[in-house]
Amino acid sequence: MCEVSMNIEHIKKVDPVVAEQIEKEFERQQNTIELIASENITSEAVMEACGSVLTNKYAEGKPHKRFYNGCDHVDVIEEIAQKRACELFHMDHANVQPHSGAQANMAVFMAVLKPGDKVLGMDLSNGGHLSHGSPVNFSGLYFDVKSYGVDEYGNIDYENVRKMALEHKPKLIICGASNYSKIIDFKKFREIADEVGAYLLADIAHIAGLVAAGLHPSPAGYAQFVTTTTHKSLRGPRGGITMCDEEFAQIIDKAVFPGMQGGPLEHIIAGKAVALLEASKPEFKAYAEQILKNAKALAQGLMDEGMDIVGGMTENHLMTLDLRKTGKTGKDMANVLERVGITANKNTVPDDPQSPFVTSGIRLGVPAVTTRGFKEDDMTEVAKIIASAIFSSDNELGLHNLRERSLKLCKKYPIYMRIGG
Ligand code: DSN
Repeated sequence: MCEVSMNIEHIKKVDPVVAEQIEKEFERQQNTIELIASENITSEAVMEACGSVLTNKYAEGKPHKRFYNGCDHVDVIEEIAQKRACELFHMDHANVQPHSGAQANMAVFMAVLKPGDKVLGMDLSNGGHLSHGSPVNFSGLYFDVKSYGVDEYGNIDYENVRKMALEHKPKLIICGASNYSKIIDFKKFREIADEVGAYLLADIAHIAGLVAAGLHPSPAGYAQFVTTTTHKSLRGPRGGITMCDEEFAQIIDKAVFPGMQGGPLEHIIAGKAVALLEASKPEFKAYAEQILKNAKALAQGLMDEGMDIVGGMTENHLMTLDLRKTGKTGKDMANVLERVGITANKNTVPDDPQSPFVTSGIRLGVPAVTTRGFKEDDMTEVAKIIASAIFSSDNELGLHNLRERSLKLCKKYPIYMRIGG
């Protein structure tokens, strides 16, 4: 990556405490192998947009229908972002204002459901998302949610989803996941939804970059609603987008504002616009292709080292290590990986004997390291480091040596060259 002008001189003068932590966080990212499947390293262009004067502007409402004056320029930017989202994902309408993926989903709930209505979504501990009906989230608190899971091989059992849909007659079915390593069959979900007269929401937050590059089937034409975050495999700024068929455009826009949000974050919307443009380029397709190659190389490397992966070989950007046979927990091993310079998160495996706070798994994803430039050979080395760390987690000298090996990889592929003035 090229040298960046991430100048934090003003922060250093005004608030040295925050400046110091930004610098330390930069060093952490620079010297760590980032395998959190939902993180990425966004471009300098996206960061400049997000740090621009657009943060000063209030723009409640929609382009050309604002509650504030002075919106000419943010109108242009927001319309460009909408248009790019529609083109990239082949959807009729896009609202680019949701501050996050959870809010992108909330907009759909608000648009088509009333409190107490029935929803069928994927269980959080089986790979779903909080906002797909978890009892501690608005989705589970205010709606009558039934959850489907995965079978012992980590696959969605579509026949079981169909049975549940026929039994519970949900008004909304949600597909899409935060931890699912197989291709999602959107057509099948639509058939099930049609059979029971439900709306279909496809939450493609994790796989958006792959969908944009045409490397994962698109939900367009199957789901009336498609939501995404912009900061995962899509590699944009932190935020969400809600897309829909034309007939739902008005109710989605009303749900976002005034339904659930106030002023949109126009600086982040500008970052989304830039990221959507980047994602439409051939270079991004090459990046997404490398994500798939790297994920396969990592999974193969781990299996070659004798580790279990839920569902075996991955079909997308992520996988879950199943630690059950090692007798170790996800919580402890994620901490051990952090000590050797690899960041990942603990995660439940199907039928996990441990609690969600302890878990028997670790989720691993490759979008961030692929952005840095890691290739298949590097992923094989990462797999060896991970396996050695887990199998010899109490060998202090061994862990120290593994940290040196991970640092060597980080030095080979620097992220932004420098920070500061
Ligand atoms: N928390 C995100 C993830 O890590 O997948 C989902 O929003």
